[in-house]
Amino acid sequence: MTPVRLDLRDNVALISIDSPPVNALSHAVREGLMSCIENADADPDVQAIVIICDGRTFIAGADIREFAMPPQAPHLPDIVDRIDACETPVVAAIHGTALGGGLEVAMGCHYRVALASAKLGLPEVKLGLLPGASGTQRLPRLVGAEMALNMMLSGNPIPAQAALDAGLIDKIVTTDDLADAALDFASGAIDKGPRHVRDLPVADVAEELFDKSRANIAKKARGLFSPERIIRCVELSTQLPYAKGCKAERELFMECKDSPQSAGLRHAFFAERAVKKIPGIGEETQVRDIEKVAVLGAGTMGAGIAYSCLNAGYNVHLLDNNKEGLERGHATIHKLFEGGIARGKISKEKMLETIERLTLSEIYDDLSDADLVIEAVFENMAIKKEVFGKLDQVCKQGAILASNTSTLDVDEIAAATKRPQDVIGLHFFSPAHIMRLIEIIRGKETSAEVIATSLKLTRALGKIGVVVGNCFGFVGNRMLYSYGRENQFLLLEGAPPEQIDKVLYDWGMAMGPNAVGDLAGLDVGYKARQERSDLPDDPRFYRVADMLAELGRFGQKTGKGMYIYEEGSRQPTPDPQVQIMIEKESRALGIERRDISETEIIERCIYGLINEGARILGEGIALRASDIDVIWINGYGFPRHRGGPMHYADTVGLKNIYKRVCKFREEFGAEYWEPAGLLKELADKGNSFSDFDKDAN
Ligand code: T1G
Repeated sequence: MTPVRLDLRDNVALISIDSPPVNALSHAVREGLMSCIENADADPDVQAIVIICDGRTFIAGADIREFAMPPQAPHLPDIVDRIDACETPVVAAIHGTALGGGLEVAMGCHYRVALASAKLGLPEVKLGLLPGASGTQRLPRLVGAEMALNMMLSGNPIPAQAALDAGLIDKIVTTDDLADAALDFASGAIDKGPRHVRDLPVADVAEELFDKSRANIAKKARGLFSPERIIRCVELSTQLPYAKGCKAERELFMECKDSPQSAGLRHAFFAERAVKKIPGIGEETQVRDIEKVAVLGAGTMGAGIAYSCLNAGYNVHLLDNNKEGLERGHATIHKLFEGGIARGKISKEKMLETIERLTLSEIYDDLSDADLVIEAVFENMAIKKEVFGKLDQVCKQGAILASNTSTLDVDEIAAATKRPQDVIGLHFFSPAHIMRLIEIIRGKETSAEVIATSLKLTRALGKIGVVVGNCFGFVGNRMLYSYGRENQFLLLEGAPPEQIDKVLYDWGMAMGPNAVGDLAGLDVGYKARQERSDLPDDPRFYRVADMLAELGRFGQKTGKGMYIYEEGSRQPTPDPQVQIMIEKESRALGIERRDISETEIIERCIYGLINEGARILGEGIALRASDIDVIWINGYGFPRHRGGPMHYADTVGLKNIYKRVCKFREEFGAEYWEPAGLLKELADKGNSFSDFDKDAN
């Protein structure tokens, strides 16, 4: 059954695409569209054509899955040019999103009408690509080079009104019946005839536009491959005739499509959509209603979580048994709103309306009607068990009891209640109102309903929820220990903190591990280590971080940590005193210091991550290797264009990773570098983590 059909409405042909979920331009859709266009254009009774989509959206782009396959004709650029070449006027009728190849098809049309709720954009840069079906040549002709560049370099869609104001669309239709309105518009265009976008000139361009854009991407798109090629394409659109511009665009598009960065970004796209697929939890799983969310603990995390829940529309009750703490939390929430107003994210009126849904108190009984309680108190097991014991007494049956613990045993916390099936871990990342990731920790008893409800909550908060199993540090923080461990050892063996940070930053991490430690607070990690009884009996283990914490050098919050910070500045400056302290400690531990190469820093820190990730996957704590990638990309600043640690490992080859890990075992000992069983197994078989995911899911 072809996903594209052609119907005649009087003298207007209506071409409808019906290919759920998002009418992506798969091979079947392209074939159907090309033949319908040719048939309609050849039909003497047809005096105008409308292209429209069924379902929830207009075409959301090329079918991204097909980029990993050999290209099949008809190719999209040919379809777009064929539409533009029609003798009869062609109108695109847009609802939902017209994205990427979808907007290119619409710009191949002679006119575009849209519902007011529609959004239009060229998000290819987010996939490491560029608009490869004449988008870089057509958009500048419709909206000018500057706006075209901004849209393509940000990849963010614009609303229909902005598109109308810019000349990207010709009309916003207010009726619900888009088809009728488009057919009307098309009839009206018959006399006007086709308006070929390809023949439009690109409006005059400010000379310095492209230099300014290049300077901008050097800062904002550090190390990315496609932004420069997008700028080049738009530059050429102002210099070359349409056909020559498209030829150049095609070559640059192919370079992007075949780049490892695009493979990494496409992997991340699908990985973030795969997290919602949990065996045993589906459409049929009961989801509980959540209207009132109680947040327990008004510290930085508690206030950020409360703010996120308020903005998502929930009634929020913030509780803290310390009056000053509660007032501080309340003030933090107000500060976050003021920040939102200052950035134009929310209006004063909306803020006042939203904050109406916040209530404060110091007594547990006020939580009796909460549908969900999120506990965000000190990371201490005894305190958490006491809190959950009390919650068990006051909360109504069916309430979900969640802990924002970042490391502790969720089953042990649940055991402090008589309803472990209603207990779950919801591990937010700091700052909670910004970080998109939530680790959803399922305990042994946690019910499917509670997991399904938590997944829905994370989507309502505009975040990505990844379901993981229960162990110390869950997935993210457990792997962080390996990454941080190697950083600590490298400091003692001879690599200055600024060298390690620069190498990993240049490699793509959002920030080096030592700068991250200072940002998060060295006291936080120190307290967590003090709580642990299972740490290696090794004087070198996190030795430098412990010494700094014991000196009260907690990082940015004390102006001194691994680095020093000027008053009010977040700019880290190396501290010779720290270097002297580290070198003295190396001598005391009998460590001979040496020059350390860039490769060794990357391999020990990143392969440490990968090996621990493989162990976690082997134990089933993570369902998919791609889930681990989503956690590290969205929670720990791992470069998205490398696809996450497990995808990156596949690009290096698990055999190579395994060999290096074995080498490190010889050099640094099996205590830290015993290869994970799954890594060995996959390497021996010549398989990848993505093979593992395919087989496992
Ligand atoms: N190709 C293939 N599958 C797609 C897809 C696409 N373009 N877009 C979405 N899906 C799948 C997705 O994996 C999920 O599947 C389901 O649809 C619902 O998606 C030549 C080179 C449209 C805003 O980058 O941004 O055109 O998990 O969960 O939250 O120049 O999807 O259910 O199995 O995200 O409502 C450019 C990508 C392509 C847009 C809807 N286009 N899509 O969001 O649903 S490159 C894009 C989105 C291109 C040309 C170039 C969003 C959405 P499953 P969803 P949503």
